[in-house]
Amino acid sequence: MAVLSKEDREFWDKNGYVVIPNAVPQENLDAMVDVVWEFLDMDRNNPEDWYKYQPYTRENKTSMISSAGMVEIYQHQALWNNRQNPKVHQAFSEIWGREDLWVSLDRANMKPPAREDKPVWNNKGMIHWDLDSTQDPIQFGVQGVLYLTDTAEDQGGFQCVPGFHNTFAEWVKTQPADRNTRQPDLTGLEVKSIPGKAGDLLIWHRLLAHGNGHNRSDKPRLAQYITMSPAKFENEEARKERVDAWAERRPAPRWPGDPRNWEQETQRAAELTDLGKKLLGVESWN
Ligand SMILES: O=C(O)CCC(=O)C(=O)O
Repeated sequence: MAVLSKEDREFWDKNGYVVIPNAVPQENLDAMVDVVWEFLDMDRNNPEDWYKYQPYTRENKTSMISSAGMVEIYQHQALWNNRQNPKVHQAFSEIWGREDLWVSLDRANMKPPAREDKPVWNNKGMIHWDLDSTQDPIQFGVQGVLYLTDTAEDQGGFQCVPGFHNTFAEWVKTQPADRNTRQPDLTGLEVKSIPGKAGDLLIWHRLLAHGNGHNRSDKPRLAQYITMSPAKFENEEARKERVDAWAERRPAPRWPGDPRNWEQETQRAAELTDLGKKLLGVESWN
């Protein structure tokens, strides 16, 4: 049975994003929330603990969390249980119009509330593209985020410029030649924060300028990133990178990673279902 209704498809076409409620069972969400706190070695009930690290930057790998809340965990069973959930795969299959997909080996997010007395954690939010927007044509692709807890509009969650995938081609003609190709000038564009319930899977078109917001609430924002794209089983180099990352409990090359190697030290390779094996690339879809 289809996960996306006719209305969802219309919403997708117009806005460039869609929300699939209850994408995974509550127990999967609980497991992920537990793992994020365990990985961070933080007491979820003690707000003072949420700021205990210096956020890492690309240049300075001081910790396993960035000021935008990126949590450098990649291969835990709890992450995989959501990646290999059939409803999650079904949703991406409907968007792509094909089922032979690979899942991203992406991380989690814990964005603590902004606090005056914790300036390095006062992340105001960001808007970007994960692509070079000068490519012509820009290949279709999607990204996704699973809400692990209910997330209010002011809680630092996902935000985007709805509908930008439809207007980008005209908009870009109005921009200077030396524009930032990964971050739009937001003049005249409307950024919308998308609140959600625990278990919502939000999938967005990669041409939507997007990011996460300023957490002005008193609760941390918790999420897991999951996206899918057409499998490239015949690309042995890419396939091997993925399988090795899973087997060795580490990020794929070029991702920041955890300076402590907590996953390698404490975890086994996640158990994969038949679907999970295809989504990773251990097995072929054919
Ligand atoms: O945290 C979010 O919801 C957005 C993350 C983001 O900008 C990205 O994955 O590129």
